[in-house]
Amino acid sequence: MFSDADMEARRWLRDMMGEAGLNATIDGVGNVFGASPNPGPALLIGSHSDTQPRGGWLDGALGVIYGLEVARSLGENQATSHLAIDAVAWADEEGSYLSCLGSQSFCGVLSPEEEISAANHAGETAEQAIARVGLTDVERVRLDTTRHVGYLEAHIEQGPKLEESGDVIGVVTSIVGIRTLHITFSGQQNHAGTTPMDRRSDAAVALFGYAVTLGEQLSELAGPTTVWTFGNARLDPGTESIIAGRADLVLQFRDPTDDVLDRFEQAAFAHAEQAAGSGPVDVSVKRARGPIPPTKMDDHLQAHIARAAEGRIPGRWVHMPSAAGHDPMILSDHIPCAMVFIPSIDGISHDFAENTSDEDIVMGCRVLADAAATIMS
Ligand code: HGY
Ligand code: MN
Ligand code: MN
Repeated sequence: MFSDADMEARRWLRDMMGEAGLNATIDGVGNVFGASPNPGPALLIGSHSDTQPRGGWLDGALGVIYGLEVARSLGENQATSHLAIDAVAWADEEGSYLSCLGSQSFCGVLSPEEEISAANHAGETAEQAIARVGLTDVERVRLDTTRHVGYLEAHIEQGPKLEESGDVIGVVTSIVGIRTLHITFSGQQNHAGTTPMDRRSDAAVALFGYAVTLGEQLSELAGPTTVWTFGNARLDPGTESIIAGRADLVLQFRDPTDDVLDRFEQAAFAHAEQAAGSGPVDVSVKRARGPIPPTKMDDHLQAHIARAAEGRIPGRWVHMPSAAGHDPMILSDHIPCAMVFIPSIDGISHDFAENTSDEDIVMGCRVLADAAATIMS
């Protein structure tokens, strides 16, 4: 997000939206909007155009191009050219700086303090990045509920379910809740050769022990679809001839229900207290970012997607939850949202190998366009 390539892609998209007859703009947080010249009510369609480090070519970008294509094709079709379809590419859904930065700004829920404090791995804050790319004084586009009656997002499933069931379309019922904790281990830096083993306060050993033991506990507490991931493990200073004085670890966990997420969070805090009390290293836990609650998709919009899917590929579509996070986690508090999934080959995502067959990509766009047309008719 906010790299030279990212901003060049946003400018290209803005120009493509303009060529499709939309009033296109990049707003002050990097969102790219293409507004139909038709008066509202309007349906907003899109996704995010930022990606993960070593991310795949479809995560986010698929839904952005679908939004452009649906706006363009319905605009060219005599029967639907009166409909208002707006297209959008959100900024920083992946959280290089702040998860769902762009959709939070659009919904007016982004706090100035977060913009000043949220930083990428290089330590640049969102505010500094926005200034670096010249957007500080650019107006931000805000949700206008007198215009937008709903939001649709198409996305690759990023998992194996559709491919395994032989379905082509997923009608998303809900998005998992996501919580992220930052665990800090504070020990004593010292010489790796001269410090006897029984005199050490080794933050690295504390980190590895915490992760293994907590991982075993979480397996007992998990629900049928709970997932958890340890990431961003850092040892300071991290060389083998110095005992680590400090270590940091991030734990992210996801589940469709808050009570499992609560159980996991309590276990992480309790185990930190137990580890600190029984060993030479201090262990503290804090929320790395605000919890994202499980999010239900709009039933009415889901029904239009299901009907469109049944019309295009009878019987080869399914209602399913999303195990990945998406911008509707933010937007659905403000306007009705729904999502369409298409299969991921081998269930791979957040990797260069991410891919989907051409026919599934085309079918996904057709189903989305059909649903948009019936929603707005
Ligand atoms: O991590 C996610 O679920 C999303 O791809 N940002
Ligand atoms: Mn992603
Ligand atoms: Mn995504």
